[in-house]
Amino acid sequence: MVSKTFLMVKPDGVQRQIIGDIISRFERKGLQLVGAKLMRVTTELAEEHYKEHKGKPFYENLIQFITSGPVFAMVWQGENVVDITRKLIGKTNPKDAEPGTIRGDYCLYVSKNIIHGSDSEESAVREISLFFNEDEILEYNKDIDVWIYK
Ligand code: DAT
Ligand code: MG
Repeated sequence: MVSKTFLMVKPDGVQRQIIGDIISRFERKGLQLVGAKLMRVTTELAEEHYKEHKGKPFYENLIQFITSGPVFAMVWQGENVVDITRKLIGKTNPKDAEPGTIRGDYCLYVSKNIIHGSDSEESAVREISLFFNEDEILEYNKDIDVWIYK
């Protein structure tokens, strides 16, 4: 089923100037970028976004980190987009992430793991609405999709 997901290059990925490479990976897979912006995450937004982790030992660090510099927030659309993007991102801890995945290729520590991706359809809907207004998400046809979709 075609759906949408929320992806975000974290402050480490923005500083390391790999936004372009990250976008390319999703583009070449055949997924479609339907929303994007460079932005700062406020503490309030960070706490809402990561509320499932409140109380965990790494929570304060996580909030500090995600608010420490600009992030690049994106909405991507495609067939099985949540599962596919989680696979392309790789395991949460870069030491376990396979080579060829974003975390497997670009980072060393779980506390600086480059990118966020929604982990389910429900969290995708929730996170998209936290970060994007409806009018910031575009609907458009890509002619090349006849060579990608069944
Ligand atoms: P993911 O980002 O793969 O969805 P998660 O939702 O379990 O992973 O955790 C959110 C973020 O919190 C993760 O990207 C990095 C940080 N984090 C998770 N587990 C951690 C740990 N054990 N130590 C430090 N940071 C951690
Ligand atoms: Mg998560």
